[in-house]
Amino acid sequence: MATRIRQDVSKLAQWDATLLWYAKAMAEMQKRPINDPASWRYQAAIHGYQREQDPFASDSDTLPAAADQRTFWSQCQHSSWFFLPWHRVYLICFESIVAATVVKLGGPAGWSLPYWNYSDSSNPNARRLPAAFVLPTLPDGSPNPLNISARAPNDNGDIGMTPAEVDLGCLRDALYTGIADGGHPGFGGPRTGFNHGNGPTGGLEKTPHGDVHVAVGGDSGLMSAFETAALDPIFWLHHANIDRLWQVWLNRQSSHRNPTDAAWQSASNARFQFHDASGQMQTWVPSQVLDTTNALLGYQYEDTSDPFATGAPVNVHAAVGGPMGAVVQQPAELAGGTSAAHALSNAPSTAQVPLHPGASGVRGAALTSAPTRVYLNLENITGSGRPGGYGVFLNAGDAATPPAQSDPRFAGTLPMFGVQAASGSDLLHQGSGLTYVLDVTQVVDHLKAANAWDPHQLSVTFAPLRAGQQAPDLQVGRISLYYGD
Ligand SMILES: [Cu+2]
Repeated sequence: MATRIRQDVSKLAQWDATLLWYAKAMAEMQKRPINDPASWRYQAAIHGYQREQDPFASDSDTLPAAADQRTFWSQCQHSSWFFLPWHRVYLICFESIVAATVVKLGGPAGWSLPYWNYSDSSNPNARRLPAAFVLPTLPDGSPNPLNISARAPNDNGDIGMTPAEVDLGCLRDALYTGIADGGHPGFGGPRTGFNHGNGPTGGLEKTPHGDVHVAVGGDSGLMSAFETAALDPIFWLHHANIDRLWQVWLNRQSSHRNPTDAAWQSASNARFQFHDASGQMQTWVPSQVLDTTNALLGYQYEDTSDPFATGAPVNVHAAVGGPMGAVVQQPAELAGGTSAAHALSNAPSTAQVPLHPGASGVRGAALTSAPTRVYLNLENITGSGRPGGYGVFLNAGDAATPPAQSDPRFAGTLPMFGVQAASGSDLLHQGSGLTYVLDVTQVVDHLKAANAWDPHQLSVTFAPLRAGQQAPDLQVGRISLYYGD
């Protein structure tokens, strides 16, 4: 079997056969009932399902048996080191169902999913939705299923996404698996169990992944919540790009490696169960999907080159030898934190974080000269609805008008993708909310150089990424600063 090429959607003609067949297959899959694993709705429910949030819910629905729902639905892995391999299997199964549907409709064999490279700095339209997803009709004049209305307001695909929201700083992360207690969570996320919805999120999962979700979905669209995201056909091109960036990260440094732990490789307590295109159940583990060109997967990406110039630095934090030669990260030291939750709203707000330089030992004292790293932890972020995202600034005053994202006090973005699911108390998510870790080493270096650093006090400003985003009950449970290697 020849290896399929997943193509860059921006390099395809507006109605290239790949996109036209995707649209036709989507329309066909939408006609199938929700209890058919090859239906559009069932495929989306694998990621997340809540009846109250289902925009297509109808009295005539026959839902799968409860046991099947428990096994196959609401399985998406977030805030988890299984985020990347689980979504890779999810895509391969979806792609095979679309491909079979294309053949059934009289199209060619071997359909493969394109990817949306919104971070491509050589393409001025990279951050706009691809044209095929915003055109009202197909070439034959029939309605275009790829153009759904439940997205953020956009002007011909322009959703106002900024470079910071598609920043590829995660590719500089030295480790796949970071730590969960204050230091760097790693490129792929800290060690977790299955169905993990809480705790620190790996670098790639936060940005660009989470940012693109909420930028496309806005405050009411499908892409902004686990339970509806995969109903939007752009979801699959977004995740193809995330899957591609995993390969880009592996390619760019020989020291970049996947976890070797059996708990990850063979996921002994974390089977990924999906249906194939013929409706048969299949069980997968990460070790089967680490080479995309193997017989099971059979694909590669059009471009997995390094987006950074040759020799661009990697973040060398944590690269010390652990047991059996594994690269592990030293624990980081707490430098201070808030004791009360900080409420976020649709206006900028600032929190004060007391720091205790004495309590943080040698590293804190040595921070003025030593090349240690500084991590801002934003823990237990809870809330309901689809509250978009925030830009975070350090020591920017409590100005009602925060600086631009190009300002050196800008520390990064906080996408709220999945916050409602992570705040719930159902079986899948324990309700402790989202936790993000920002590496703020460069921002702190800048503040020190500008004589704007106070070792006893840090102010953190949160600015909504978009006007009008609704956050009625959103809060950050704790804001803390850690010093690490
Ligand atoms: Cu996603």
